[in-house]
Amino acid sequence: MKKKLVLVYPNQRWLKDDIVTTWRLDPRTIGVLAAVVRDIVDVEILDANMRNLSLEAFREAMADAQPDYVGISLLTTEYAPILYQAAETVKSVDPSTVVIAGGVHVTLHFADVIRHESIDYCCRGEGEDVLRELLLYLLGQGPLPQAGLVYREGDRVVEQPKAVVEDLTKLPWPAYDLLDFQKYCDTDARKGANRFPELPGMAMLISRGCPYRCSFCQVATISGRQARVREPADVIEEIRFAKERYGIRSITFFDDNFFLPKKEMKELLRLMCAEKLNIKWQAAGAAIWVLDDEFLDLMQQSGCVGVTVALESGVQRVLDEIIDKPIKDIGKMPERIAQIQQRGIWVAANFIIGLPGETWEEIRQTVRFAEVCGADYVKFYVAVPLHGTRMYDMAREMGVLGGASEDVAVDWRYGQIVSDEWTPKDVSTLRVYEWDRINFAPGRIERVCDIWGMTIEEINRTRKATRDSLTFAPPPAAEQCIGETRPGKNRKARAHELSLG
Ligand code: B12
Repeated sequence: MKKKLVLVYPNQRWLKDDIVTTWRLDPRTIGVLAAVVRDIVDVEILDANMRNLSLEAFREAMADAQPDYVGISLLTTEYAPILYQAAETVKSVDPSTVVIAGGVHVTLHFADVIRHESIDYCCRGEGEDVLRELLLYLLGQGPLPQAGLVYREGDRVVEQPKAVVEDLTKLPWPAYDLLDFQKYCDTDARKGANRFPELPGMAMLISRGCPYRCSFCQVATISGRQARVREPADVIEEIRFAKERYGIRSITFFDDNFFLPKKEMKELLRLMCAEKLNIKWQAAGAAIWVLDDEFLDLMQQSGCVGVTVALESGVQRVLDEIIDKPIKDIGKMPERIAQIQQRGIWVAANFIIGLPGETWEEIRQTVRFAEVCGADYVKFYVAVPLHGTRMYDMAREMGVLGGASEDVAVDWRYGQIVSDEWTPKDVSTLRVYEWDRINFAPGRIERVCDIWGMTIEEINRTRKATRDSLTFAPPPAAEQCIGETRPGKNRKARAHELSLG
């Protein structure tokens, strides 16, 4: 009899349950992991997040499934405690179950994660080859993988180099038959700018890696600077399959830079037109500076309804000196935004405020730029100095790293960088109120309703919840924290404190 693997998304509501921070995750990530090992083990997928399972229900599901191996996937650092809750629960049911943790957070913070005794192996990097090789090893059918694993060996921790899947064209499609995939298609993952343009819809991510060096971004650390992409023809075939099987009418592409690499992405859009797929699509992360006229026309012809572009700042000095953004003339971006909109495509624009060394006047200029750049919807993010980024090192060197960043717990609502000119509270408050003022002014709110797929009443509830969530728990002052490592046992408490705000 084959051994059994259960692949799990833990439930984010084990940490906190509010509309501002919980997300539905794309089941394709664990769906592909299932597909690459299903010939060697029996695989079940348990999306405790989608099913909103309580910890007790999760425990019961584990007791019923009796897995030999459990793979737990965790996307973001903010939710680290739910990884440990899931792992501890698995071990409490059967201590002999092998627990393997993976995901973006684990890739970045493997040294923290492996300290938890309920986790036997961390996957560092892209997991398809690692999981297969590890399971073969555990089954006694192969050697231990040489890349992508972090594990304890007696008192020491073995850290292998990060694993990368160089050739994405060799990856299988997700094991759709192991997922209740129709459920993911029939309702919006989350209302707002990233929703499916039309139901049923699905999320897709077809590329990995980013060639740029934006100082705040972890993507190069997570998946390297080489942009890799799936075979366009294979993506088209999968879309056609999903259309036929699940009736999907729209796609949200979650790639970091949907238009890179250019050649393959143009080919994909050309094929979407040629094959008359008749799918509405949007890209949640678009490198606006690579868009030429050919791209713009192909977008329109292939069914694009919206793009979210990462402008980050309205100030050229900030783009050049603090972010290292490949936008060399921010003044030209309003025109480019207008060119996209002329093709009937909405544009949302992302900005970051509260960067290390940014002046209060520069922050105000970015807000002004956001207001007049012509985008249909603008989002402000507070700079969070994530581990493995140049911004983290920069902030540390400048002595402006707020206390919370020393911890692995992060909360996206609150600024953590400090300055002589502004406080984290200033930036967090400005973010919420300027977002509210700019996007929901009379004459603009109706457009946002369209893009978000919400009524004005629903949007007003979200606005209120966002304002209400800003009951500020500031990180300790920088001088108390720089260089100080918080003991691990405080982590969970800190995350909870921040979530209570
Ligand atoms: C798409 C995406 C999303 C999607 C969901 C993605 C999903 N898979 O369901 C949505 C829109 C929901 C989302 C939401 C958020 N996201 Co996001 N997201 C991404 C993005 C662009 C890609 C992630 C992805 O799907 N990659 C493709 C899959 C295949 O890769 P993967 O998840 O890494 O999985 C591989 C390995 O990690 C490993 N693996 C994963 N699980 C397992 C399990 C086992 C057992 C094994 C062996 C291996 C393994 O193998 C997989 C295959 O190779 C990343 C940036 C990036 N490039 O990583 C940001 C990113 C992860 N997101 C980020 C953030 C901040 C958020 C939000 C907080 C957004 C916000 N600011 O409000 C929310 C929080 C969601 C949450 N609750 O955790 C940050 C995280 C920073 C951090 N360290 O915490 C990132 C890094 C973006 C950035 N540039 O900073 N996100």
